[in-house]
Amino acid sequence: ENEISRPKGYTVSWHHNPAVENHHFGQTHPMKPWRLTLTKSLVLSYGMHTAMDTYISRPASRDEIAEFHKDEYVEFLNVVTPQNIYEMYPELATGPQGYTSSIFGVGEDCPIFDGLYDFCSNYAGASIDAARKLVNHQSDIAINWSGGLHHAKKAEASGFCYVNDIVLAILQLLRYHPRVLYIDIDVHHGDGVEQAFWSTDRVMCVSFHKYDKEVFFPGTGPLDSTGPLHPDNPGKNYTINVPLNDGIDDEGYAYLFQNVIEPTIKVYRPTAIVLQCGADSLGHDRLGCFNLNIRGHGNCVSFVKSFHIPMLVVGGGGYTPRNVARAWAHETSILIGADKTLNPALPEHMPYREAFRREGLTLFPNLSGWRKENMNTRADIERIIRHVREQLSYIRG
Ligand code: VJV
Ligand code: CA
Ligand code: ZN
Repeated sequence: ENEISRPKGYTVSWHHNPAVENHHFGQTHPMKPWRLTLTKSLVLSYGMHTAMDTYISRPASRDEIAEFHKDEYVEFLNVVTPQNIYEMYPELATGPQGYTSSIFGVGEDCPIFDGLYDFCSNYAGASIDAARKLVNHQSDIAINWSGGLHHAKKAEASGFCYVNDIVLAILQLLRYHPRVLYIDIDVHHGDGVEQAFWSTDRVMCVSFHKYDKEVFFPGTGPLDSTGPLHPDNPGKNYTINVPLNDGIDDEGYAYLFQNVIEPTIKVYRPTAIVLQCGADSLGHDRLGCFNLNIRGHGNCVSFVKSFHIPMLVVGGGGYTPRNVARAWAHETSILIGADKTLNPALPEHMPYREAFRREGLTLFPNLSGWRKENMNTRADIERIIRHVREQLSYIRG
């Protein structure tokens, strides 16, 4: 139905792997890799794949994962199964409700499920491949919707994340690029990426997130957390945190995003950008608390793209699968320059069309009218912008 041609003057690559889609964290666990199947269904049904170089990615090797993660942790992920976990760690069998999260962060949020290592190595392999396409100048924009698992630490799983594909991808970019800007619009703080590059000025991390210490996961990322405090540490001021309250809307978010990102790019002059597009910042997300619509979320992608800097785009959170798929399909269309030509009515013939019926068979249902009132005042937003401007003044040449 839609005639979609390759973008003029730049190349987009799409990295995906069906091996990631078919894993299950558990029946009622909020993380559903199936959302990737829905995303792919939209991308293919709209014909967007014809505008991109499409790669079925390969699993990351153990050495590649160990470029960031501790060997013992990689080994643990490689051998642990739901069957042997209690034999390996009898102390975990504490009671009927299962294990406590003391061994490498596993527990309710990060369960040990069948095929865990296959899942992790495949989403990480896709981000590493995508980063290498940028380094080799074979792509200008590389997309991995299965990546973006920003909470994983060197030797610890956290917040549904086991292997930090973003850190691994940035390490690839740093082989060639002097300065990488990381931008994270997931509703949660990008703590794992921030921690990994806390003490360097070669990666600048910017996360927008709901912040309510002790209440909202992971509880880090206040405005004044801007890098190491010691004046001799090169990372000082190279972290930007944008803490938000419930219910932020498209207008407030766009205003804030543009007024943080534009001066950051002007001052920092990144040679590559990694954009984490966690879709749990949309309205109606099962875990989130913001009020963004698909277009409001996508505006961030358009804005970053407008700087024409090589870009790695990854997924992240997103717990209402059909809306995650809508957002990432729309963002794919933005990245290939087809967002103006795409028919908002979902294709007549597509797999899983029924999954989208609830909000209507459109790419752009209204997601802003829900129970979350906007608790971010104009003054809150202006205060954040002033703080960021002041922070950037310290890193100007
Ligand atoms: O808030 C937490 C930690 C607890 C302890 C564990 N219980 C289950 C929940 C509270 C303090 N964890 C967060 C983690 C959010 C991770 C977000 C990841 C991303 O989007 O940023 C990137 C991919 C949390 N919020 C909600 C849940 N966990 C949650 C976990 C479940 C669950 C329901 C809610 C795990 C299993 C099951 N239900 C069955
Ligand atoms: Ca974030
Ligand atoms: Zn999240």
